[in-house]
Amino acid sequence: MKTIYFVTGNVGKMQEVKKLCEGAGIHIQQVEYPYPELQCDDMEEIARHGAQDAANHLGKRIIVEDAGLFISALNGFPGPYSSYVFKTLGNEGILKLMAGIKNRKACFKSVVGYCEPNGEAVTFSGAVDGEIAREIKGEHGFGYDPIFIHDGKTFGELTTEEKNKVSHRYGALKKFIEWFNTCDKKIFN
Ligand code: ITT
Repeated sequence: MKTIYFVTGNVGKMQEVKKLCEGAGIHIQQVEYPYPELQCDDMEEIARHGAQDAANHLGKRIIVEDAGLFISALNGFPGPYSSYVFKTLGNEGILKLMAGIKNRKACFKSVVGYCEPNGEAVTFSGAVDGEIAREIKGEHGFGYDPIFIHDGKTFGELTTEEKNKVSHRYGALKKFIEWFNTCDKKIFN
C-alpha cells in the first residue's frame, strides 16, 4: 500500500481519514507537526499553505485537513474560528448562543490539502448540510458532532462507518482519493 502522512493532532479526524483511505488502498500514518495556520477566512488557502509548509518541512507526501462548522443564523460563525470556539465555548456555549433561534440551519465544511516535498499543493473540498440540535446527543465522534443533526440523528449518534458515508470529510476525501489514485499511477508506477 502507498503511504501518505496525515498531519493532525486530532485523533477523531485520524480515525475517520484512516478508515476512508485504507478502504481505497492508501495507508495513512499520523504525524504531528504544528504547521502555522494562516489567519484568514479562506479554508482552501489555509489548507494549501499548511500542506505546502508541512510537506517541505517533513520531506514526505502529506495531507492536512481543515474543517469548520458554519451556522446560518450566526452568519457562518464559528466557521474558520471553529477550533478556538470549540475550546472556549464548546457545545454548551453554542447551544446557549442558539437559544430561542428558530433557524437552526448549519453546515460542516472540509478541505483536504495534499502536497509532495517541493511540489505544488492541491485542495479538495466537501460539505454536508444539517441543523443545530437543541440538546447534546450521542457518544460517538468528536468536536461538534453531538450538536449537529443530519437526517434525524446527530453525528454523535453515528458510528465512524455511518458518519463516513455522508460527512463533509468523506466528500473531500472521496475527491482526493479519486485524484490520487489516478495521478499516482502516472507519477509513481
Ligand atoms: P488539526 O490538528 O487537524 O488542525 P483541529 O482539531 O484543530 O485538528 P480543525 O481546525 O480542522 O481541526 O477543526 C476545527 C474545529 O472543528 C475543532 O474543534 C474540531 O474538533 C471541529 N471539527 C472538525 N471536524 C469535525 C467533525 O467532523 N465533527 C465535529 N467537529 C469537527
